Amino acid sequence: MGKKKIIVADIHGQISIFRHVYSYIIDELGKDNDIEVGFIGDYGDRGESGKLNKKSYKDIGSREVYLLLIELREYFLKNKIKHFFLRGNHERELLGYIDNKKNVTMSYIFPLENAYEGMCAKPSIIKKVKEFLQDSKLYHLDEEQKQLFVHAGIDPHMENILESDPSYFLWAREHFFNSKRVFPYRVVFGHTKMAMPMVKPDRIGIDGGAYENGWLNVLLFDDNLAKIISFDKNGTIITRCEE
Ligand SMILES: [Mn+2]
Repeated sequence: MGKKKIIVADIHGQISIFRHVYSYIIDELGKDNDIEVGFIGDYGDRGESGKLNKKSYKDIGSREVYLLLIELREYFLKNKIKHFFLRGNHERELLGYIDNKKNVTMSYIFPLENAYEGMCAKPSIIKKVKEFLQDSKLYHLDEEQKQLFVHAGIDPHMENILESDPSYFLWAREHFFNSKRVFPYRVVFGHTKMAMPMVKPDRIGIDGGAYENGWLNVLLFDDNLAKIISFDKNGTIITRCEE
C-alpha cells in the first residue's frame, strides 16, 4: 500500500461543501489512520453567507470554516494524524487585519471586515482563529515522495525553490506555473482558479474556484499517483482526473 494523502484546495468560506469534505476525511481516517491530510490555504473570505463585494453582510461561512478547521486540527493532534495547514494570502491579510486593521492590502479590506464581523468580533473566536493562523506555514515538503505543497507557487528563478521569497508562496501566478523549468519536486498549489486542474509531472494546480462554481477540489495521492475529486454542497462527489 502506498503513502496516502488527502489535500484540500482553497475553501473560501464554503461551509456547506466543506462539511462534506470534513466527513469524508474522518471516514477515510477511520479506515486507514496512516493518511496525511493537508490544507493549502485561503480558508476564509468570499464565504457562502453573502454576496461578493457587498459591504453589509457578515461572512458567517468563513467563521464556520475556521472553527471546523480548528476542530479538525485538534482531532489530528489527539489521534496522531499527520497533517499540515498552509497559510494563503487571505490568511496573511486576516492576520494583519486582526493585529492592526490598517495593515492590509486595500482590496482586501471589505472581505476582511466581513470575515471579522462574521466572527461576531468575539474576542474568544478571534483569539482561536489568530492562533490557528499563526501556526500555519508557507510550505510543506515531502522529501521522500518529492512533493512540495504551497498556497500559490514558488520563485522559478531560485536555484533552491524552497528559498523563494514568502511573496511567491502567497501570491505567485503564471510566472510560476507556466515556467518552462522542470521543478525538482512535484509542486502542488492552489490560489489560481482553473476550470480543470493542471496535472503535470512537476506541478499540480487544484483550485477550482469553489466560491464561484460550488465545487471544492480534493487531491488524493497514493504515492505519486494523483486523483482529483470534487464535492458540491449536496455531498455529490465527481472525479475530475486520475493520473
Ligand atoms: Mn490565494
